[in-house]
Amino acid sequence: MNRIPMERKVLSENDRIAAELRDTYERNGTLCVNFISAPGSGKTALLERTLAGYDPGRRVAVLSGDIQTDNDARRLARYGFPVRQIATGGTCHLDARMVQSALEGWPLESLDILFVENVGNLVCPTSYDLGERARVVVLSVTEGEDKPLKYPATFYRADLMVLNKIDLLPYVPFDATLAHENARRVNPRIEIVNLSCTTGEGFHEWDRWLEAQRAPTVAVG
Ligand SMILES: Nc1nc2c(ncn2[C@@H]2O[C@H](COP(=O)(O)OP(=O)(O)OP(=O)(O)O)[C@@H](O)[C@H]2O)c(=O)[nH]1
Ligand SMILES: [Mg+2]
Repeated sequence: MNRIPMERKVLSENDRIAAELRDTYERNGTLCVNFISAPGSGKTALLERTLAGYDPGRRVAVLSGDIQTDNDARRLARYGFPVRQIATGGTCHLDARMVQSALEGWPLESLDILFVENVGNLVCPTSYDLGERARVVVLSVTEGEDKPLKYPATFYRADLMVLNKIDLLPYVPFDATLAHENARRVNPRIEIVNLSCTTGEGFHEWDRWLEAQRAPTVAVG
């Protein structure tokens, strides 16, 4: 049995829709950021604290993906920005079609940033381009510093690794320097921000990184 051709077909269809989404985002000047992590690393917590720091007029919105429940969308909606939940009903990742459907009727031209929280999973979401400009992988200090080596594709394809829950470092045996080294071994280009969604430490650096993604690309030469 050979499953590869079918998988290729699904992925190429996904790539086609992702390219349409990317065009739409670029046309509207919307920065789309795709968040990937294992369940519970703190994707929603990172978004909650990020939204909490924004002025009410800020042009941001969130799509939140989970297999079941709208818990995350309800958590995020408390900050007053548009939020929609994508319940995949069993699928372990978001795909571009799910995002495209969830965006129906949403005026993207009025959005500067669209955050997409993927389904908690360090494997499946990796292969699915959602048309995002930036991809963030969240690793928390309770997961072990070897995860970049065990799930290299996810870290290889990320632009930024957020090392979350650093408030717990005094209580768990976790070597942050080694986690950084492991991430850079699989992806020498990866940027890294250490932070705590509980204390807010590291959020200036996170905000700076996010703002830098919004900046228009400057042509050299
Ligand atoms: N101590 C500590 N706990 C945190 C931090 N960030 C998140 N948590 C806790 O970790 C748990 C999971 O956080 P979530 O934000 O729900 O994680 P998630 O990645 O969105 O989880 P899924 O959407 O289920 O994949 C919650 O109990 C959070 O309060 C942090 O910086 N420090
Ligand atoms: Mg979540």
